[in-house]
Amino acid sequence: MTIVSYQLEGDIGVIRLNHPPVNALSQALRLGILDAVTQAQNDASLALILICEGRTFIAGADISEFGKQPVYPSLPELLDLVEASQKPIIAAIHGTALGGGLETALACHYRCALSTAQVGLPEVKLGLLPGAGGTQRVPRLAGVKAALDLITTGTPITAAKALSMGLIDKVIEGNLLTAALDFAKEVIAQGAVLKRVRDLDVDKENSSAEFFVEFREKLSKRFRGQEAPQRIVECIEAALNKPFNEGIKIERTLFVECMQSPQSASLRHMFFAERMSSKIKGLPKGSQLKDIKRVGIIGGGTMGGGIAMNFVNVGIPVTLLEINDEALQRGKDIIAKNYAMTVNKGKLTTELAAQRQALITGTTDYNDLAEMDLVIEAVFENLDIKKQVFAKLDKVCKQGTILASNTSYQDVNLIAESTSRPQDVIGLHFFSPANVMKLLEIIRCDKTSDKVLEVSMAIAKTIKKVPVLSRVSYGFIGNRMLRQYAREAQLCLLEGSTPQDIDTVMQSFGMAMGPLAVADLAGIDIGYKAREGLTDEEKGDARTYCIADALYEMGRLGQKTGAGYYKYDPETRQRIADPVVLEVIKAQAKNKGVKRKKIDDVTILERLTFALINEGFKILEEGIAQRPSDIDVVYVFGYGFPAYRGGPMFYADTIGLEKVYQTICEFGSRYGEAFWQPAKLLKQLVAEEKTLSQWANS
Ligand code: 3H9
Repeated sequence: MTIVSYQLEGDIGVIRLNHPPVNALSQALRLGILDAVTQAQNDASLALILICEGRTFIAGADISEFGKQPVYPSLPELLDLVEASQKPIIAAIHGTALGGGLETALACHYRCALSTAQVGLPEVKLGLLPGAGGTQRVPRLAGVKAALDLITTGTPITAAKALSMGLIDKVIEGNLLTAALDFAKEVIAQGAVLKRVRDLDVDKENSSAEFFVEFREKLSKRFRGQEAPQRIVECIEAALNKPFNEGIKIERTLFVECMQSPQSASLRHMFFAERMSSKIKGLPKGSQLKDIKRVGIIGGGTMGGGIAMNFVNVGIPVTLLEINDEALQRGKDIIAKNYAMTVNKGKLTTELAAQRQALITGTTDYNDLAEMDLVIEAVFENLDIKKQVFAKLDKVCKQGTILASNTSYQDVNLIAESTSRPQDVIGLHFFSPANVMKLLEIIRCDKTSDKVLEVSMAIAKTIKKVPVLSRVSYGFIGNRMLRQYAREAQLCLLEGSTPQDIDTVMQSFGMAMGPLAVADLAGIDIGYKAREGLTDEEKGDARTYCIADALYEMGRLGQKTGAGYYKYDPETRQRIADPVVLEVIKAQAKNKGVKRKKIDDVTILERLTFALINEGFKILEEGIAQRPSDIDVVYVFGYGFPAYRGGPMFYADTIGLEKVYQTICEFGSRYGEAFWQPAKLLKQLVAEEKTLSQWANS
């Protein structure tokens, strides 16, 4: 297949790119464009059009080339040649012109776009900055403030917005090529002027030192711990204060610094991890999929209601079942309140919110679920109750209905056994709030059919979730690891830390929240009630939960009671350290014969993160997760692990498995081997001197 073709249409040369799936600027594509532009300099053409086949204009540089040896021509080299063309080049945009794609268009002399197109510079999401002139050309066209907003958020904008900002010259309805040819004719008629963005001056509005100081401060709060946004500001300052060529040099240096940073390596890893997680090993891609037209949800609590919203948001009607009319009304009220909040934030119109709610039908009769394509159970977290629900579903649902349980811990194999069709049973573990959180753990039972798995993955995409496959295991992937993380948080408390010590360390590391602040948010009663159903052996060492139990028994359930590991200002809901908690901790330590001593920050960090990592290795060696990157997706999308550290498993590779292993062994002798048994897989990889990513790719 020719990925770049060049043809004369009258006196206009058309350069067509055809490099599926997204016309990413691989070396082959760059060489193709270079050849076409060079060839066009000596033919009869008077102007050129750069247009793409397939679903989109160029979606950016080829991310898989980053971190490898650079190959000729680099994108900046190519864009110098494009801009220097003696014949005007017109970029004709459809789909998404992103990153290097938009930079290519900006190096052209004119830009037109379909009204449905979007443009943007999302490099910051990969820990990068636009490295092919974007930081220098956008401020020349759109001004400093617009450039900063576009590039530091990375959020794409519509063609209409791009037109109003001056980034493009024309918005087109109808056939893109035809309209681009007409535009080219206009350009020729007006003397084929070579409009080079580099020749423009940057508007001096928003150029004061104070403006930049303030902007930087806002950024450091919004993108806590991230390096690329600050470097972007540096580039825009250069655009303002230096000639184009000098600005480009600064951009290049800072781009290379970003690209070589662990933050960018982590974010690039997450980009591919997110796309990989929906692929099921051993199953072909894109087989025949069943359409899901109606969904039943059992349980109208916070979880069931949130799950229902996911489906009606994409136009799939939901039947919501509750035990009586009162409970049903309560469920509907929760949903209405959630929609009202979204409307208040200006993210949805009142009409759309009403339309979506109208897609929810309430019932108290299981027979109304007979014709559902998918039923999701979201009742109380109790195995017997769940089994009864599934036995009823087995009786009423048509053949082929997918029967899913939204359980966080229960053995879905046992739930499947309560039906005559275990092949149709699966776990769909949503995270709270279910209408917001992107993660969806898909639990494959021993007998779940391949087809049901594939359909479930497709459903996840339809409702815009990031799915990760897990086998049955207590807590599946996420909560199983969380248990070990929480264990270490509790032990650190008992042995010498305060809640603030631990939360500050983990927040500085980049976690969205520290573990004790999270416990207060989720409710201390949740863990307590989960433990109630366990035997002493299953509960494990009492030191890992005695403080939580003591707080529960004092009625300190977290934010909802105004006090937990912290107390909360009734008005501002602000977290405040509470000396009472320290007394509780000290009493528990005394009771357990533990002598408290301050724990340093590095040790807190290593105890919590290595507990996660070690459990992650065990999950891999047992085949519960398909691949290390899936665990990273679970932690970044479900538990607030910083994406710029790539998830716990990628982070383990970043710091080195040898270091992780040695520290875990040392913790074993210091804190007890019952807690610190290095995973077999970790030990094996250290012995083989392999990284986890080498193991995953072997
Ligand atoms: C950049 O441009 C730097 C420059 O400033 C400077 C350079 C010097 N590269 O997302 P999808 C693959 S940085 C390689 O599922 P969608 C993707 O992995 C770049 N591969 O589709 C997937 O593969 P597979 C700035 C890429 O329709 C397949 O394409 N640009 C790239 O949901 C389909 O992707 C960006 O950050 C790439 N650039 O969404 C844009 N992009 O099928 C990144 C995609 O094997 N891309 N692939 O899993 C996107 O945001 C979305 O892919 C897009 C399509 C919106 C385009």
